[in-house]
Amino acid sequence: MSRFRRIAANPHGRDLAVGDIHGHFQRLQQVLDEVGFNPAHDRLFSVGDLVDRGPCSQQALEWLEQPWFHAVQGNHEALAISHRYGGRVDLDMYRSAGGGWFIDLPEAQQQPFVEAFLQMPIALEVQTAAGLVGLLHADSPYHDWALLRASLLEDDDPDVREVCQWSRRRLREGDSSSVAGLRALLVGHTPLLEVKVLGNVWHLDTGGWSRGRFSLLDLATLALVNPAPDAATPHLPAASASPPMPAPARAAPGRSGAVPDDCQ
Ligand SMILES: [Mn+2]
Repeated sequence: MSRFRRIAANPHGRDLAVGDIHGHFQRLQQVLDEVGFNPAHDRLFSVGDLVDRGPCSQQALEWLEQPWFHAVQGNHEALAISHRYGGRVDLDMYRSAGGGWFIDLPEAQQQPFVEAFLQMPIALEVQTAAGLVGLLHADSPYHDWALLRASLLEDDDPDVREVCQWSRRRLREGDSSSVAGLRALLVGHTPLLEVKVLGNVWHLDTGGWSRGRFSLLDLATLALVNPAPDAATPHLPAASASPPMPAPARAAPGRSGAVPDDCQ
């Protein structure tokens, strides 16, 4: 288990990144198919929150086993770990945030998920021809990537993890300062109508798991490979660009511990 992971450049294909997935692996696969994602050569990087809310959270295990899929640990993976190991988790909050599928699993079936989630780093960095790209779920507690890297490698500071996985301060304050030592930092956690860049921090959760769409960002070019059809036609005044997504409709409660048929 390592809280920080370094990944070498991909000399064979594309490196793409995606925002929160939240149990919608089928929708994500459809988008990957549309852009010609080739798992033999390409890689997909995830900013975490693979599970909860959507119908197919249990597919996270299969995705995490794929050699072309790399994900950091989001706050929803952290909730599962805390719940399994007796940490303080508000069960009403966790269930309302989509964790019911996990809460209701027998402990023996929770265990493989927790073991896989524990293997997910809090942050990772990927080398590209144009420079280093970092990923974490929510925000960096430091303005210098080297400080975060050192902290995660050398300490296990719960305050650092808390910011990495939960913070919405940057978006709330419109903080456009950059994180030094990176070409770009890719994050998710807060669903937005379109990708939003503050400083060198790219907010990628465009609600593909909700009422929005999955945005795929090419790490080498920092270009969206599937821009929204109307992206070239700005129709919103600048002041209202990228407001938060409307709250998603609550998913229908599934059968306890059962994988929905359309997730097989
Ligand atoms: Mn999140």
